[in-house]
Amino acid sequence: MDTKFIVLTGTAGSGKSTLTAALARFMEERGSIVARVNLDPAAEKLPYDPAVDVRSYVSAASFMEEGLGPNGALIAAVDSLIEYVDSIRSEIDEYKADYCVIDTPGQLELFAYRYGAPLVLKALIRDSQAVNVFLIDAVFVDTAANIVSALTLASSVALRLGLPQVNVVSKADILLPEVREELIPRLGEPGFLEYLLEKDKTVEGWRRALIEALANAVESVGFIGEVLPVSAREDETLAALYAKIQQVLAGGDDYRVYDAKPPEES
Ligand SMILES: Nc1nc2c(ncn2[C@@H]2O[C@H](COP(=O)(O)OP(=O)(O)OP(=O)(O)O)[C@@H](O)[C@H]2O)c(=O)[nH]1
Ligand SMILES: [Mg+2]
Repeated sequence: MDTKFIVLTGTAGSGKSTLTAALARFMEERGSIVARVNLDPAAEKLPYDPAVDVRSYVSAASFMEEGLGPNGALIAAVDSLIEYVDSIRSEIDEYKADYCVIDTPGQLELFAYRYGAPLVLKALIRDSQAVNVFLIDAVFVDTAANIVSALTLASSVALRLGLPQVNVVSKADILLPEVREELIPRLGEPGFLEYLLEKDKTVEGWRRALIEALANAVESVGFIGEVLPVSAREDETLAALYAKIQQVLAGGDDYRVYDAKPPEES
């Protein structure tokens, strides 16, 4: 029995827990056994019933009682999960799921700049197949500066986790139609970010140069890939995400984030 892992990462409030609930429900309705895992020791309320919940192993509150502030306590709690990772994995295995959806804390520093969370995920996933779905909040998809900033963060997480990654824009139901239908589908297109920047006369000088350089960096290696608009409220978008996840998992180690424009063979 081979459980496949779907990790959901993204900024605080980007919709990870809601998408965990919606995607798991969607996959179950199509016949899969799905284990929902809450990896957030500081979660208060979850919109799903977790099969495995790290709050039964560690609590961020207990670290706060020892004198840490809320951010430090969350980091310490996630770091301490490494001690329990084998038990957590056994719990997941007992579920005999086709898919394990992992809902993560929104403090992205954990994944982009700390050791604990990537180590915990690695130890949990072992050599099972896995994909990271990175959620870009719909509210950031407007200016070239915001889009490039979100994609750079997405690339930091990809670098640290080393998993194939699908970048999605969450809460697609609140996007303006032109953003959803015209902007997002073109994000992975070579030169499109520069084109957005050209239209934006409000950024100048070093900010403009930096946006251009970062856009170039994520674009030239094809990191952006096909960015999917996803809404927990629209099953068609969940179907597209599920299909993409299956495509990525089927590709195994050969899959690269950058499937929109594969780099030229040298
Ligand atoms: N319109 C809309 N709102 C959404 C969607 N998904 C989530 N939300 C809302 O966004 C807010 C945050 O959602 P969560 O699922 O808690 O986000 P999260 O990423 O788990 O948040 P943290 O765990 O705090 O980082 C809630 O008010 C949700 O109802 C969506 O697809 N569409
Ligand atoms: Mg959450």
